[in-house]
Amino acid sequence: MYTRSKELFERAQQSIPGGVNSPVRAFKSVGGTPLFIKKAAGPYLYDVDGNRYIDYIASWGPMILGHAWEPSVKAIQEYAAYSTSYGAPTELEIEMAELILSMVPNVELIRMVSSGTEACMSAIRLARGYTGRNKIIKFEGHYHGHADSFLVKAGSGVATFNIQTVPGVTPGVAQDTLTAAYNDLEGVKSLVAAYPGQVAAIIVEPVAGNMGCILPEPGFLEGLRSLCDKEGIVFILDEVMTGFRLAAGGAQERLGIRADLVTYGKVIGGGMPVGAFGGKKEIMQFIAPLGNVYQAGTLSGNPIAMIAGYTLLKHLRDNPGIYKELEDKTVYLRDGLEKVLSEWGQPYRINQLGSMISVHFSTTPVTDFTSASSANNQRFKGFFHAMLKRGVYLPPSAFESWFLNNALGMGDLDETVEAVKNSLTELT
Ligand code: HOZ
Repeated sequence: MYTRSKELFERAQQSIPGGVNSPVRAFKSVGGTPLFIKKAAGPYLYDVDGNRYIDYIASWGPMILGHAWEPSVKAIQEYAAYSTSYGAPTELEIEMAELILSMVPNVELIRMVSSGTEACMSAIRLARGYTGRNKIIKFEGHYHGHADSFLVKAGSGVATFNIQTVPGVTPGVAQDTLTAAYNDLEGVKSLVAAYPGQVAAIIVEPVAGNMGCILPEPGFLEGLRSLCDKEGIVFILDEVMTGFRLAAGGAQERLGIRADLVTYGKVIGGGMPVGAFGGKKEIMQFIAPLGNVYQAGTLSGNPIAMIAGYTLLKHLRDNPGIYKELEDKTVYLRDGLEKVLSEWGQPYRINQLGSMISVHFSTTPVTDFTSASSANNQRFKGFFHAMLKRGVYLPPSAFESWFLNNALGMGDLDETVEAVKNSLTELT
């Protein structure tokens, strides 16, 4: 079933560390051979052995309308003929910036970068430059890319591989990253009180997606907002996963919360390598060349990435009904999962908001990293492979959210629920 993938994995390990270019892909925590993908279309991935999978990764979020969405593909083809990079300004960058400003009202200025990592890294540098303070607060199990400052109690692959301390991150850098438990407002208040006048920024995934999907409890984000206002701290929402996914205006619109700075990732490029950070003009004007907080990149605002993303985002803005369709599909899936999991009779928790959802094999509600970690993640391994065998491609870790795309049909969702039902019979 995976013959060609196995061959390619063997070969890849001779030239690429661990055979992959991003650790979570290696299937190391679930075991087995990573699938090598040949192509994707709509809601399906096709591997090199000719197997078809219903895809719940969606390139970790951006494929909101499914893979190879024709208008973006055509736009990429057209623009590629004009050259793939200039390292000079284009009108397209202005159109992209104006489009985002029209979708996210509290973004007054926006800077394009090439990844979510870069966006978050730049946002905290900016917050530090703006406030003249050094420390940041992040949350346990949250992942803001792999910049040094964020690799402290991080989620995603760091949690998946249970890496307690990342070698190469110097103690000097790590000491400026303070961590708190997600949904523990009092803990954050105590931390701020312990470091008076020293915290430049609080950065948070509004809906956590790097320890499975975990929702903010009522009042948590609002409490962080008030705390930041009171203490002169820059409030940063990492919308790399939630941006343009939970609503046209992202989690900010969906949850009615306003950040000072927002970070975005691959969704801005419709899956091309892009990120962006933006927000209040008062803060953003500290960025070079307006100010001295330096940040730059030859590929920032790359024309191919811009046209791919612009085509997608404009479609989302002009067709807001897509968000209801996506949510209806996700609720349909959640209801189906509830049914078969409750019949199974073993502990589980489903967390869902909009088109983000995940299952933890947990006896208690999953509200933070501690509860996500104490779920039966051994059981997830078996579940993952049983689903894969049945043609459903889930993220290869319990510490990742699942993402739905709007190309999924009800038949695909029914097939997924049936696969869950049958997979559960195999679990120990
Ligand atoms: N942390 C990313 C999304 N949760 C996974 C992507 C990756 O690391 O390859």
